[in-house]
Amino acid sequence: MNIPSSIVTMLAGILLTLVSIWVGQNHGLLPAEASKEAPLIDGLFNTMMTISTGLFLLVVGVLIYSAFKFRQRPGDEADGPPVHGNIPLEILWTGIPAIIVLGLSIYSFEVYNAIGGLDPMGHSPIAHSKAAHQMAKMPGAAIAATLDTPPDSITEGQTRNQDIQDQAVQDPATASVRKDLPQKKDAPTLGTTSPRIGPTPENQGMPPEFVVNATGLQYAWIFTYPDTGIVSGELHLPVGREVLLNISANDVLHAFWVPEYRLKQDAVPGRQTELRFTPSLVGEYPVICAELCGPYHGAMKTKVIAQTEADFNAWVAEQKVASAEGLGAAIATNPSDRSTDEFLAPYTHEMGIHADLLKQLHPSSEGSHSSAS
Ligand SMILES: [Cu+2]
Repeated sequence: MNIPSSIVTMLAGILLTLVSIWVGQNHGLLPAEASKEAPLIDGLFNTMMTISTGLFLLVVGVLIYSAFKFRQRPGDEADGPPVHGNIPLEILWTGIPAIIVLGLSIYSFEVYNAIGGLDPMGHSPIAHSKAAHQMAKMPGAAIAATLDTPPDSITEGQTRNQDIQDQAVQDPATASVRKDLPQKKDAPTLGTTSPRIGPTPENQGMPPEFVVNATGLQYAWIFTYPDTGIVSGELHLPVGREVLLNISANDVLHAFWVPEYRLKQDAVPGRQTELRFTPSLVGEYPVICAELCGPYHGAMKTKVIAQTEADFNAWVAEQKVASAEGLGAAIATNPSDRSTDEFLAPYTHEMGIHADLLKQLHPSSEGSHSSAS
């Protein structure tokens, strides 16, 4: 029986397509989807997997077929046919990849927009909060503004990177964790925070449901919760609530990466970066530093613990009790009478920083402490 080659080609094409689609959906290469953003990223990944499986099978298939079909036969000493150029074929194999690349770029652009990445002129809701307005009225705020930035250069709705940093360190715990590094003001993009994964298009203009400040240092992550004053080496998050991570670094570049969330963000000394997302699955996932940051970079790991709202609230309550007990045991004084570095002293070892370092940050409190004793 002699089947026409057009039928064979068509059947091979159908088989190739079916296999590619199956591989694209069942490759099993990705970890759990633990954030609302993850399925969008995975859709893009699976599409690329489908296309690359198809191309791989096509190219390798034709190669193997040709090597077998057109192999040299015994006694065949003749030259091959003098083929030189094939315009339709060249148009085809240039056109198809061009269409694929263009399609994927549009798709990835859409995904990036959907997770909140495309908001270059966006402004942080923090800048419009009450605290930010109070801060602007603080003594020195006007002088700082004239020294660093001509006021006209900040247009309405933009947020200076410095404002985000100032806002973050209003929380005493964050202020103590973050060394007093001078912030590089308004660079490279004047007036905006960058880079950032901001709110999704439907949450545009709305403040995040809650904020955690994440600070990277050699070789640990420290998470501070401005709402509650909690300092933690592990990131506890309630599922279903949108969180804004306000990320910075104390020493060198780090990068916050949770593979299960499909999200990664640089931690840059002297600048603020943002990562806004919604955890969607209860569980414990690794937090990995994704930027080579020194000899122990590989050990810079912690975990994110995504909890139900009730479990998260229980953890918050527990942390508050633990810190209050710690204070009571150390010195029988009212916690509110104590300076930030005294408050944090019991935790400095856990945080991987020296108690002396905290004191250096607050020379005035150090002075008053020694004069009192
Ligand atoms: Cu690191």
